[in-house]
Amino acid sequence: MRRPQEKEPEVRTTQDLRKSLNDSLEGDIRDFLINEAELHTYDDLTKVNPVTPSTVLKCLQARYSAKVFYTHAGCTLVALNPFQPIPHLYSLDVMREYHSAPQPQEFKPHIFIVAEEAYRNVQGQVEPMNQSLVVSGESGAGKTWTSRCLMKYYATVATSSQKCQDTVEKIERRVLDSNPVMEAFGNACTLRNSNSSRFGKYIQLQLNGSQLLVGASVQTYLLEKTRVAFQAPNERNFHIFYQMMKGATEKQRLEWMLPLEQDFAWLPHAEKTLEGKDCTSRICILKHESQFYEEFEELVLITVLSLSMLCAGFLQKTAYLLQVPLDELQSCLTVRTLRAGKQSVLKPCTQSECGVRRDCLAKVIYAQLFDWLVTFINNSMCADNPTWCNFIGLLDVYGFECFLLNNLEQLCINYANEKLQQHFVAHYLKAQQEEYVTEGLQWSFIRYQDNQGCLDLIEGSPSSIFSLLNEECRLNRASDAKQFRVRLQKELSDNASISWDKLSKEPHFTVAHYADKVSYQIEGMMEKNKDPVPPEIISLLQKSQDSLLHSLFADGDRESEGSRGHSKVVTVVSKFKNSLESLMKILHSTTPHYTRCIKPNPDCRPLTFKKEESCRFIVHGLVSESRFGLRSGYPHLSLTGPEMSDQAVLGSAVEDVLNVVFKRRAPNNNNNMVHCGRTKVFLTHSLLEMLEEHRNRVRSQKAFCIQCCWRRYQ
Ligand code: AOV
Ligand code: MG
Repeated sequence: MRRPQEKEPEVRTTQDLRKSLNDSLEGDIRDFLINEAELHTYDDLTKVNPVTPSTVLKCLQARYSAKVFYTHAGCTLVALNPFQPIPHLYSLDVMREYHSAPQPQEFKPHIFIVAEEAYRNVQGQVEPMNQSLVVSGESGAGKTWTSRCLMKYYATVATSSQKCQDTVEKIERRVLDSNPVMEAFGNACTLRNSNSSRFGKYIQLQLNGSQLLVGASVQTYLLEKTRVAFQAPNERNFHIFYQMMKGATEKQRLEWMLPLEQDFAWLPHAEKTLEGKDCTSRICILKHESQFYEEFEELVLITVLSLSMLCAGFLQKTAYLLQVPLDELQSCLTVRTLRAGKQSVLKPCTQSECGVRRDCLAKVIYAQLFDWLVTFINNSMCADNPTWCNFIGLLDVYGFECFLLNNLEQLCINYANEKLQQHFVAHYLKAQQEEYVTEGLQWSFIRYQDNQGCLDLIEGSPSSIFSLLNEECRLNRASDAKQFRVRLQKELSDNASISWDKLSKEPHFTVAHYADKVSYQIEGMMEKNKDPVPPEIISLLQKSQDSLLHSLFADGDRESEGSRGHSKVVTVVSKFKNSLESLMKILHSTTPHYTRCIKPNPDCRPLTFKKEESCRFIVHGLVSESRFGLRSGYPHLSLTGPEMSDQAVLGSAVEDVLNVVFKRRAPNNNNNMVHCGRTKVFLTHSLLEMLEEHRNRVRSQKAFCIQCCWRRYQ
């Protein structure tokens, strides 16, 4: 995938090497290693020489300014978000061009290269192999957008040229249709992204023996259902609510007893638009373009119902729409049943408890509905078993998040990102190991540092944030945030990834994630982890006359508070951990392809590259690890031309050069700082930093000299 477009110095002899290294390090102000004027032409970051955070950043910035949004970084593709439609880049013609090219990797970097590579790999040289396309990046970086683009690619190229095959066409349509539907229910406007995914998704595109798309199945991860009842300041509820409110016809409004717009005061920021389209046109898309719509109408109806829950004033309408007796609804929201042995006692709830119950009712309906939707979509897309042989999986999860206030939702989201990072590191190390072997270097000098420490902190045993949270929930006592913080401090302070801000008044803990440090508030975390559902709510919903709603709760598989023994509480984090573990198993069984999306500015402004912001993430790992972010990854100076046959000669040449550069004061542990391969010289980060520093010093001295001369001349 790497294309050496850029010019590299020809090195034929050790003298040449000496000269070229000397030129580059001691030479004049002319920048030999990176030619800034040509930076935008570097299609692969690994060819930027030397690879440092600043050269990588400069290269990406230059490319972004030249409206080039994709760049290779070794085995990874980096995608910069233009925050502006670039239609010609993704047209059907472009798709076909990449698909029909004998060597698509010789074209400009593009997401279609990754798509095509995976598509060709499925066939495998020895035997077919399932593929996974892992798209990562912080919130708003472009993961969902990229996944949609990949789905369109496969729906276009993995089809029979004989268009009479209706079933295939139908499948493509259904696969593509699933996107707006799932995004309506699972995405929302957050501070980071106006179309932020609030659930994780792994979609398997199933191919038959002739490489045609014959079906798909989707697996989702932890929907952020708390959003139904609570939105942080300046954030919104799930899109579907706004689409319903704004898009319903007058007839539907009456039929569904929808309150007027002004009565939706609790549905915040309804005035905002989504991607330039207002909600009315969005619901129209759902209606007219979606083949799901007929079945879907009932679903939409219930959404309105759960939505109505949130407004206490609509209790009567709610009971009518939910098709449950009003008095039972009322008592379920206001009275608790306490069980002591065989006896039960009724206890009126406080006002705040009533609020919690109302929110809980809305959340539980919404979450069940979402699961139902996923099953429904799966049934409509899934191929008949024997017809598919292999799959290409697309992973699109919520990106790394750091808000002013972070709670269990962010902890889970960031934990998922840590898991993916670990998967990436393992895969990357393997690629790197192969490179060292090719270069004739000993793998044993590599000490690598991954994010295992952080993962141990979150999910490890015997003691971790998750295990302590679960224990707290099992004890079933009134949760006390301060007490929990003391426990965390007592049991986990050995782990370097956790810290506490002494000045903060609120009980919290700070985790040093691979991407950034995030402070999590403890208040409310235990309750969210327990996620209790009062048994009265479940039995109320089981009595519903509405067939869909009834079926959602009929089998009672949603465990309620009362049905759980104290010892076996299935907490949110345990469930999430398990589902992520199965995902990792699938990922490990496939060939991965990584795309790293980068958000070039925090405000989602079109074509704006803000260095500091992108830099933070680049340095913290979004690009850099593909070359040097891992401590093990040694930056290198590439030497083109024939192999250096004698590595000892090469080694001494490098040492000579370093001695000249550092005026005979070269760092004395050179041996460990320089590793000579067959075609590359590998330097440690610290040595590279020293060289960079030295170069800057020389540059500024020269600049100073020029200034002096100039003054004298004047
Ligand atoms: P995310 O999936 O990475 O965030 P999205 O894929 O939703 O981010 O991208 C955010 C917005 O960036 C989109 O709504 C588009 O407007 C724009 N965008 C992204 N990629 C492109 C592109 N290639 N061309 C044009 N516009 C683009 V989150 O889901 O918040 O982690 O949870
Ligand atoms: Mg997304």
